[in-house]
Amino acid sequence: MTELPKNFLWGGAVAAHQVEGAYNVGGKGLSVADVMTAAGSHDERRITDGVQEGEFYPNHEAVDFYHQFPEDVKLFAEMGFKSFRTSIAWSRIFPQGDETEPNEEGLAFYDRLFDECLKYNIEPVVTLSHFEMPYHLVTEYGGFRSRKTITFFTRFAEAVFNRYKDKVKYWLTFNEINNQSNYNREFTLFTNSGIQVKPGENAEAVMYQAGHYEVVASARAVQIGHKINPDFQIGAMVAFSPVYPATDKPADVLKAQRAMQARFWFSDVQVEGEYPSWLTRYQKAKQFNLDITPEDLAELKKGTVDYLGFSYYMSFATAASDHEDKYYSYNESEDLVTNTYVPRSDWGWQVDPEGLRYGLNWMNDRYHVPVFIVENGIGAIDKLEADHQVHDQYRIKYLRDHIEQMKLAIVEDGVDVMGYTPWSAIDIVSASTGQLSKRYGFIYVDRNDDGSGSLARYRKDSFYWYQHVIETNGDDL
Ligand code: P53
Repeated sequence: MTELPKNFLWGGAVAAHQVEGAYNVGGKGLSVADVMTAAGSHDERRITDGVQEGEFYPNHEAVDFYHQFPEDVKLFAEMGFKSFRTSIAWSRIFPQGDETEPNEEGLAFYDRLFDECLKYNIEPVVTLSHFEMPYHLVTEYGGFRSRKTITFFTRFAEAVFNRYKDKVKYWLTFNEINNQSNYNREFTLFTNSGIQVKPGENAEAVMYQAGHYEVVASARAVQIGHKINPDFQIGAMVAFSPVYPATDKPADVLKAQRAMQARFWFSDVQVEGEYPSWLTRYQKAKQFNLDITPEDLAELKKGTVDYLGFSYYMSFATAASDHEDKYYSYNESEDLVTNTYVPRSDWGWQVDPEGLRYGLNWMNDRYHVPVFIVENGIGAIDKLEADHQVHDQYRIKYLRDHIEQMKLAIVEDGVDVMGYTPWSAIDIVSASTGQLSKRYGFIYVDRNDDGSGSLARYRKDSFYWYQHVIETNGDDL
């Protein structure tokens, strides 16, 4: 097989709130992640009204990356990382979110972190907003319910673009901006947009309004960034769970097509600079009464992204019901069905490596821009042996199967893939469950779901396996 490009960005990914901890250190304000409790294996996290006495918030300490990052980055370098994806915790830079001047201590922290990466020739890949909006913006402005939040976000973007213009080249605006297409799930609207739906409200309309403000904010950030440094590569970021039709019944195919349109209108707008025609008509027909101005639409055209980043964990499937409306309206919390052809992870996620090749081709056909796999991985229970080894063969198998499909898409299909940063570089606090035991990392962190543990780091078997993958540029899996 032909080789992967020499400059392929192998690496690993995390997000600030899932690793850093130090939630009130260095002037940091509370973020939405700081008011979320931990869930069990199958239930959701709870969102509390501020930080409450007697509740446990796993992100407050996380895996203490804030203090231990020099050791951790050293381990990333040992694996051979060419890139490291993390986010900047917005509330370290603008603790309340609506200040006009950034917090110097927060800025200085990321200088230290990026310098540490650059010392080992590791390219930082930086997400601006990864489920960690300042909590004050939620309580004062309703998060992205408010148009004002566009300004707060772009002020933040401008501050960090200016500060790190010579250290960071690769940026992503909003992490998995399309999770909220599942508008009935409390978790997605809160983490994407800082919104909790009120009784009697139309959650779908709320989502489309917030999503609109975010794509406008993203487009403005892209323009600001390119002015500050024309070499910046600024990407959008979506969760790529493709939605397959459950059968070859034409109505199922139409349903799946609408599901894909509903999940990916965000990237349609961010890459192509305009709303897809179906959506403009749909929003009108449903009388959502959205605040979308002609100036916004002009802005969207000017702020298209340089590339598309995406996460890939699993695929979905859907079937039409007997009472579809003429829009095949997609409601993700009700419309998914089990795909019987693929296995499931311990957390019920449908594991489908071929879906990654499908996705890479789908994105290439639709968008014609380079793509970057900025998350891919499996949450699993790991066992730390007495000799501090972790034999995570299931993780190696998952990643190997996916890298194989990625190679086929690059080498056989000609898709332009910039890099691969699996989730996660090191064990993290799970976003959806708040658990530590839903482990993703190449590096084991001794911390338990209840917060106990020494926080010591240990290399898993997958650490050495991935090191060899990078060493051979993906030739030897
Ligand atoms: P956790 C849903 C579907 C796909 C990816 O997820 C998702 C989600 C939201 O949970 O999130 C991304 O930790 C996200 C990361 C997250 C990772 O996938 O819920 O960008 O922050 O940790 C894995 O198992």
